[in-house]
Amino acid sequence: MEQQTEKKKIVFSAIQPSGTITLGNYLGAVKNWVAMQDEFNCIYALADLHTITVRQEPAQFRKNIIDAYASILACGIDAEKSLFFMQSHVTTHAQLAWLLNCYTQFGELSRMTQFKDKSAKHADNVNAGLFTYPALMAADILLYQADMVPVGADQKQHLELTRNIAERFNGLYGNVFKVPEPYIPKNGARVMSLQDPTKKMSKSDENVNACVTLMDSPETIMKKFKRAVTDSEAKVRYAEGKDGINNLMTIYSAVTGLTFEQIEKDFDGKGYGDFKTAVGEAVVEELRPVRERYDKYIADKSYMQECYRKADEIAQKFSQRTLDKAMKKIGFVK
Ligand code: AQP
Repeated sequence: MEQQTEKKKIVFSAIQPSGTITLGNYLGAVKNWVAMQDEFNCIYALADLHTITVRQEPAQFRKNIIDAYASILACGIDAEKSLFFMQSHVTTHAQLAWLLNCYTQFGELSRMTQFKDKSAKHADNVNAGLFTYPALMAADILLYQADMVPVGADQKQHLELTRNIAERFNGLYGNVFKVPEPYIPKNGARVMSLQDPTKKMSKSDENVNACVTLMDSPETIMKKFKRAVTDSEAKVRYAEGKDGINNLMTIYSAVTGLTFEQIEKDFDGKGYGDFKTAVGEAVVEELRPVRERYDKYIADKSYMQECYRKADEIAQKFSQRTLDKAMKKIGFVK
């Protein structure tokens, strides 16, 4: 008798090409995406539509998109195993986002902390897209009937809103969308800025010393860690008020697999200089193969094009079914 194989759960996640992919994006998200590829049916998007909520210079934006695509492949996303497509090439995202905008309340969007943060940061361009961004994110996820969405703490509120929108829509029209569950990866490190460790490490940080990117040379990585802000206690231990050291310990632990207790023991009696060197070297070794693979991909644009064209086509077909169903339920004429 044929053995029944359990259907793999669908995982959806996305990353914006809003700058060079950082160590934070890698340790907090992409490394886990790579680890999930065998167990789940993984769908990943390069969320370029989201990126224009902040003004982009066209030539730089184009370069960032290609660089980010190559970087994610270089991190280990396998185009044969997972779907990794370009959001703007799949027309259903913008279409469903519009529909969902009409099922999302102004008050709900006003409560999003990311909107408050980003509108304060870009006070000269508080555009409607920045405000309705969560409806586009909901569309991204719901189009693929995703079972699970890996989320960092900063995205929890958006996923909660996605669930509310899906439940509201399903409540009106029947079962159209799968209501996704958050998936908290076991090793989901939250990496902070090396210059202001109370703030998360971000691609778009203007201070180049604040973040390590996947494209930094070993020398640059070492220099950035040596300059990382710490405290005056000179003792490697994880404790409240030691944000800089806590951050370095988080990075070191995520890369080496060592626990905080082991790290404290290994660096007992040693100064911050030794610790920073060790963290820098561990990160250099972690990123070395990524950078080598990136060089290979970026030199072969036609291979990348082949990858995303194939993925775009599958994503379009898959997501069209959900969009069609939602439109029919609302009452649009085919
Ligand atoms: N510092 C971080 N630590 C851990 N995880 C992080 N992520 C981002 N920064 C950190 C996770 O990376 C994934 C992709 O993020 P995104 O590109 O959608 O946008 P973001 O969270 O706004 O990332 P950035 O780097 O901070 O971009 P900008 O500067 O454009 O705002 C997400 O899963 C996120 O949690």
